[in-house]
Amino acid sequence: MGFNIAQKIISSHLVSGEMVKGKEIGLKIDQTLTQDATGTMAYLQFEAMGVARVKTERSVAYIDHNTLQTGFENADDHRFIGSVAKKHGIWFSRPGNGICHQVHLERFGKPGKTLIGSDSHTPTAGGLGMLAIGAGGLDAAVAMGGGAYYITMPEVLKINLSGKLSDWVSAKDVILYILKKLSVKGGVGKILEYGGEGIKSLSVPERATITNMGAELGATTSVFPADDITLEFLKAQGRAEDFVELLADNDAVYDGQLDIELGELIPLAACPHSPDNVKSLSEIGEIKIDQVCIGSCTNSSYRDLMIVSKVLKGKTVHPDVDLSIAPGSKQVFNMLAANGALADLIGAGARILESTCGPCIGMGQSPGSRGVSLRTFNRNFEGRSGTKDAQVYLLSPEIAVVSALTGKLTDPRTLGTMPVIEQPKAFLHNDNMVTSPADESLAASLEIQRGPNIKPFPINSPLPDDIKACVVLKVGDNITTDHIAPAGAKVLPLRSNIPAISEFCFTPCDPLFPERAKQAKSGLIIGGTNYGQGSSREHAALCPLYLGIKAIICVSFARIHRQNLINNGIIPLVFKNAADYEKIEQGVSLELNGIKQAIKENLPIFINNPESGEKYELLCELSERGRKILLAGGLLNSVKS
Ligand code: MIC
Ligand code: SF4
Repeated sequence: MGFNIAQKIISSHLVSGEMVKGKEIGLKIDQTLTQDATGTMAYLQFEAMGVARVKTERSVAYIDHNTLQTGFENADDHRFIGSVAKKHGIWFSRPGNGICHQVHLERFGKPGKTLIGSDSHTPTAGGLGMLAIGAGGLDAAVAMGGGAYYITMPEVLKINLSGKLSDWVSAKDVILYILKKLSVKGGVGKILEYGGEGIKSLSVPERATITNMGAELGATTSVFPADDITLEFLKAQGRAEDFVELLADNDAVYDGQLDIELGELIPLAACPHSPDNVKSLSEIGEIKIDQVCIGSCTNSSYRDLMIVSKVLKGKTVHPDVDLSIAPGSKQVFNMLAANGALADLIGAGARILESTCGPCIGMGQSPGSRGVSLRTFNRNFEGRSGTKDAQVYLLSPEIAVVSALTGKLTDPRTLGTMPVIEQPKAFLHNDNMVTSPADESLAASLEIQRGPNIKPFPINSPLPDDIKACVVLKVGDNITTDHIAPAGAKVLPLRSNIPAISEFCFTPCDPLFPERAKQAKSGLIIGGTNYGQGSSREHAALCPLYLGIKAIICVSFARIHRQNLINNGIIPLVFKNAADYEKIEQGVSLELNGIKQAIKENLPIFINNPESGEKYELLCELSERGRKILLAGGLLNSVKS
């Protein structure tokens, strides 16, 4: 029996466990990436581990999220990360060099290798044939220190593409179609592996748009083969030597298959407020729009922005629309400048932003009240844009640009023949904004530069025998990390300061939560299904920890967030009977007696309500390793002991 691509990469990196679905496996990690919003914590944790130099083949620290410098905080964090990188053997991609996933795809990713990134869209590099997984900062820190990364062996779902996309339908429509079919929970516990004749017509950046948004399916990761198309891309990046062919065996076996005829797809959009709320443009109608934002790690490649510039050339953005464009990387930006496309964008009235995440993470361009914003991004959770009542639609650059001209949601197929954008034979590559680490002999003498906003992070204590705690919050299904630890220009500068950022914890759901949790001292949170979906931000565990949360009890968890909870010693519990969710009210006091022993010996777990006498059975599925981490009060304690 042959191997699929996922199994090939996993088997060549397996350091513990067996490739049996549902069992824990440990993987050797070749590369890591961090970005600045999760990076400061990750590097503080790396420092706490006491490892002098990273043990990976390549680790890169990107500055791309917190680049709006309205005070000293972000700039201080950049300096801190730069100094850690220099000392500890990490390449440092300076602000202005681009969004981590776009730059990593262009300059550093390698087929057949493993990559852990402290950002949930790390699977973007799957477009190159890497096994690239998003994780919390602490997991990234451990990987930098040479530790394995542990996952539950996922199912591998084959996405079999046939045919060819029609004019004005693009990679974004492929992934939106899959989101519509599978939902934001549909990828949980799965790797999506792409194959079939249809992939031959998709360039690496187009493939990367698709693997990028696999994160929105909750998938462990997504991967394309490394084939002739991959080689062409790497050659054009001046990196042909990084190519290895990686194809699924003819007799490879999959756990399921989804067939998609590319020619049958039409332009789609994800409606407010979820990436899987996908509809066709005719279903939505020609709604009037206020804003268009083009960019993000999903859709800001050379190909995407060239289409946009061709459509805008010689035209003017609709008077009621505000159009902003952020090229994904310095490479893309530079090429648009060199070939004149940038002049077409500027000439049409686009507001050109620097090569960063920008509006995608609420760092500027928040829409006006009730504003309708069309974005080529990957997340449209309520409030993420910085405007609570904004209506954000996720869609392709093709739909975005034509709508920016008409002032209403418009089907790009009305534009006639689509311009052909050839992939350049040679991309303009110049890594002058990537600082290499200091020589090992000099490293010890280098000082780390710490600003006053960098505060110590909370570390849990070992699991107690019994927990008495109050249900300080009850929330519903699909709670995102943007609810738990919101982003945006006001909050992001506090990412290195857990006491300060904790004041925003859960405030999109309940502004009084931080105060109530602090008063209770020992708290529980009750949630529905897919609790913690979205980002990899560890702050969604660190802030609750700081506020005294001992356990989260819900119907189901999203993968990265659950791991972040375990890594910080917060117990992730699920209801044995989902119906018990209804029975627990906010405000009641509950008891988890003998919890330490139950976790240690894998015994049934019950939570009691001493007042009513009711009790509910809970589950906490853990590997041997997970058990140790939780008992120790988190990964750092466990690594130290
Ligand atoms: C996001 O898209 O939500 C982010 C910001 O990139 C996060 C990371 C973070 O919160 O810093 C992610 O996707 O993991
Ligand atoms: Fe940045 Fe947005 Fe991509 Fe997150 S999803 S890495 S915020 S561009």
